[in-house]
Amino acid sequence: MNSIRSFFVLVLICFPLLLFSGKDNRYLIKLRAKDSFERSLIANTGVSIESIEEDFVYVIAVLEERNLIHDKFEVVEEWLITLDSLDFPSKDSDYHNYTEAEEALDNLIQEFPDEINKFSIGKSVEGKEIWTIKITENIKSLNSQKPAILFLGGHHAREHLSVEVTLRLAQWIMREYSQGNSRIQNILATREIIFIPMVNPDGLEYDISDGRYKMWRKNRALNKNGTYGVDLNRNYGFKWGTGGSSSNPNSETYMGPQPFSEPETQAIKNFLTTNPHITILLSFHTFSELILYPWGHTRDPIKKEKDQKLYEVLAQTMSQWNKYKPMSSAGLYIASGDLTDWSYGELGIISFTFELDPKQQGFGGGGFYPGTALIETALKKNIEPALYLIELADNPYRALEN
Ligand code: 0X9
Ligand code: ZN
Repeated sequence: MNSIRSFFVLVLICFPLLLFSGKDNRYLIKLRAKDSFERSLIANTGVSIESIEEDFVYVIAVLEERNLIHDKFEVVEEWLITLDSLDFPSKDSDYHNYTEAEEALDNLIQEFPDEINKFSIGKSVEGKEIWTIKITENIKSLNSQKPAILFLGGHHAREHLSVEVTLRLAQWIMREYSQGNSRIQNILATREIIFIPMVNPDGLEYDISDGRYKMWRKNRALNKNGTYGVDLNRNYGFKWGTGGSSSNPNSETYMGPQPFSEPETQAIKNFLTTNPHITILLSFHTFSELILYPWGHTRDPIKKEKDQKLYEVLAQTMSQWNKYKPMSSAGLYIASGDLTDWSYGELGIISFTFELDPKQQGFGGGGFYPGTALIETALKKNIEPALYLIELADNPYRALEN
């Protein structure tokens, strides 16, 4: 896939918007909002909040939501996202499309057949396998399971960097292992590390199809009203549909007709419920440089004080390495139906969402297509947090002992 350069074009709206407006258009809107309360009110319209500054948020809205936003909030500026002008994804780029990601996993297995296996946890709406790899020493041994951690990328189609970081974290670990890094060798002897780099392969492929970036977020389910896509990170079945998600199928944050209506979230549900030795998970998204932990559906702290403390300590510790800002998901804005609220709330898995680089939208750029240079930057700064979590997988509460 092409150098995801900064090139989707935003047309400044300074004359009547309706001249441009079409059903499939989307709008980038800058709004005044100073805290989670104000951001949550905005999220409730169904728009996706893409980045925040101290007093502002940037959201992406379809036409209906854009009109709602104008009725209810103070719009500072807005731009029509013009998809026609996007560049061609080219084959030799550093980002991986579906087939390239599959090949990358296959190559890794070929090189390390004793440490890695690959399997599918289920199929997407369009029938693509959701590939998963497991890394541990002596993978073929039927002996007892080791404590496990799960890394996921690509819930949201346009968040390509999240796929790269997940995939390349696996590659980095194996390179270090083969080069004799004793910390990694110790990890492989005592842990299982599981990677699902592309949770939403249909959405990702759609985003880069026809040689044009489409700024697509959701999966590719055909909805009842003829529109496409469910927001997979609003479809998990814990406090589903209780705020910050939309029942409008055309919305960027459509929650789906029911919890776990989508094969992609079903696959993850089945996988996690049948692998109780997974104690920690980290779901990579982009962008804003944040470390997020439950809850996301409520601003209330976690009732188990020890867990609340644990999340704070883990997030704070990791932020020293990646310099991301730690906070509860609801501290960003309230949204229900995300993976981490479900995996923690239902299964007790210590669950994080990282919003990777860059920190801000950037004009004429856009945080979703930040270019290839950022891949290595984002990977490097997240290695230490990842290793920290991997090592804690036997008992995350060890982090409270120091
Ligand atoms: O909205 C999301 O799903 C995530 N942000 S993104 O820009 N990647 O779409 C953040 C999820 C955090 N969870 C809650 N706020 N509940
Ligand atoms: Zn996301």
